[in-house]
Amino acid sequence: MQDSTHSPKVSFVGAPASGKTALVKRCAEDRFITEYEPTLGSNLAVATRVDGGQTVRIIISDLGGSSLYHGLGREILRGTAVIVAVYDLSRLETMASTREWIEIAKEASPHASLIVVGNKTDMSSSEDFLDSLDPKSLVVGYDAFHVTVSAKTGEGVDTLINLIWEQVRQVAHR
Ligand SMILES: Nc1nc2c(ncn2[C@@H]2O[C@H](COP(=O)(O)OP(=O)(O)O)[C@@H](O)[C@H]2O)c(=O)[nH]1
Ligand SMILES: [Mg+2]
Repeated sequence: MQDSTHSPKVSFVGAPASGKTALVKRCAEDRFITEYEPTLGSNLAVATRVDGGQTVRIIISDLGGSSLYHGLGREILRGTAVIVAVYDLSRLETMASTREWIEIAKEASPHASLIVVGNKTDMSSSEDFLDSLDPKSLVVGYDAFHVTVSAKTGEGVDTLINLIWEQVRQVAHR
């Protein structure tokens, strides 16, 4: 039985323009998000799934870059069950900023599961990068999952959604 006042939180963080909003919206249109509303420096979405006869709800936040510098990001990140850290496969330089977000999110929620997402597999410049990529370099010191997706084509998005729900379930049973 889920206490509705304790819906697990899933936080999307990462470099500006890496595709956080596009990914959350994609999930909303294709799958499971019922509301999508902009709010103070972040977007909040509610997603539900029926699991073992129970309706389980998660709160998804998509943090805008400015929230990091206003300190709001740290507040929102506290108590996160699953951190989804997004970087842009077509722009290597986004990894540094995403790495910074991972550190902030892990500091705010040390026990959260971490999913690192390389977005924009559809871009041709992503292909070379994928060949040479060592995603482990992004998450040195942390246990993490790594998936590659395209918010544009939807490639890998199902895998990401399923992984998010699996991790939410694990955190709930910890
Ligand atoms: N080609 C491509 N463009 C994408 C993808 N995801 C997002 N974008 C584009 O990248 C830009 C930034 O996306 P946005 O979701 O606003 O990034 P955010 O700042 O991380 O929320 C927008 O122009 C999106 O249309 C993708 O998978 N493929
Ligand atoms: Mg955004």
